[in-house]
Amino acid sequence: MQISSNFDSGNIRVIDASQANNIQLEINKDNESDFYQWFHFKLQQTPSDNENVEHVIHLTNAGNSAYVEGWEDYHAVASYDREHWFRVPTEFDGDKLTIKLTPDYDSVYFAYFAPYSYERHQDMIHGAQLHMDCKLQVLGQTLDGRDISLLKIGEEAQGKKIIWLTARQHPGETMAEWFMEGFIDRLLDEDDGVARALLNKAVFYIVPNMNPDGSVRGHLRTNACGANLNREWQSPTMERSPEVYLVRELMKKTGVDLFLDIHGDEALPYNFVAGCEGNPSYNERNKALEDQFKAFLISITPEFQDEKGYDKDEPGKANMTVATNWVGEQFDSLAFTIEMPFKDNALLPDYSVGWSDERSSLLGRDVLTTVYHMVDELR
Ligand code: GEM
Ligand code: ZN
Repeated sequence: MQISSNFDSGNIRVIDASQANNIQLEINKDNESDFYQWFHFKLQQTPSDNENVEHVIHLTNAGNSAYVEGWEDYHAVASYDREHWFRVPTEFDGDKLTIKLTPDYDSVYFAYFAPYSYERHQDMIHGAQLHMDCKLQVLGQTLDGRDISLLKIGEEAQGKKIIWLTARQHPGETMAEWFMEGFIDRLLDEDDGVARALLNKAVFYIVPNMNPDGSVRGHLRTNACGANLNREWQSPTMERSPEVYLVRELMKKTGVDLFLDIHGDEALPYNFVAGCEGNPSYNERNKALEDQFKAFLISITPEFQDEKGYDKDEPGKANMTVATNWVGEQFDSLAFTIEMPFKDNALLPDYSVGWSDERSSLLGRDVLTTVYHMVDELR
């Protein structure tokens, strides 16, 4: 039996894989960082292995991972075809995470959440550019030399709103790019009335993956040099956070009327948003727009809620290195961090897949409807 992770977004370290009922693995830290939680590896059985044996896989350093509460009621995902990912029996004893599976086939992948590969990313952005309303732009390169790619969808014109979306600042939060796939697919759908009407009212600047280096490296939270991009927005540099620096520079040229930054949350089994209530300039207009956005999204999908989420920031105490806070303050715009769960939506659980790539994509489509509902109110 072989365990490997030498592939796009792979992350595991083999401690001992000599016994199928006691496989001991560790998750690697992000480069130049102490963060770790994302895992993605392949288990390949060899002809000499006994068939139909329950494999017991221990991630032995889970107890010291970045968000230990994320392992409570968490189930790992597995796939035989790398397309369809299903939840597998998983237990956490406070120290190690244990995954159990009697594989149906010789080769099976395991991951923290459905991976979104760099090749799929390239396919998505290049498929998008075929649409007459979409231009694929490269803002510059990351520290590992990958493109920082942006989709400009629609045309600027007097009176049109300027809407920015970013995703996967935290590369292990792959649900963010699944969300983007659903959002972009719908926005470019020439048969979709909401999309067509929205493009008459707004122009979109979309970065589907803010952190391609961290994605390919199998990081949880940082870029190639260990920078947490969602703590770089106050003073980014080309040396440490070119991804943020280049996006910010373009934002300053275009302006921003609405900003959505798409993430995943390890612990809370809900979809929720985090707003700008702690920003120095936060006012009643900002609050009214946030409340209207949330109320509408709640009205169109039971996948969203506003009861559970992060603690609210005290007035004037927001962390201005965070994208949503910096953009909301800089442009006096409606700005949200949108969070999806690594676990499931506890209000509408699906015991076979949990929260999934497909549900993330569908939420992206519902957020597009919400953006349409809000677009005339933004200024
Ligand atoms: C979070 S967003 C930052 C916290 N925001 C508020 N308002 N409490 C982060 O970057 O830690 C997003 C994430 O990691 O998913
Ligand atoms: Zn995040």
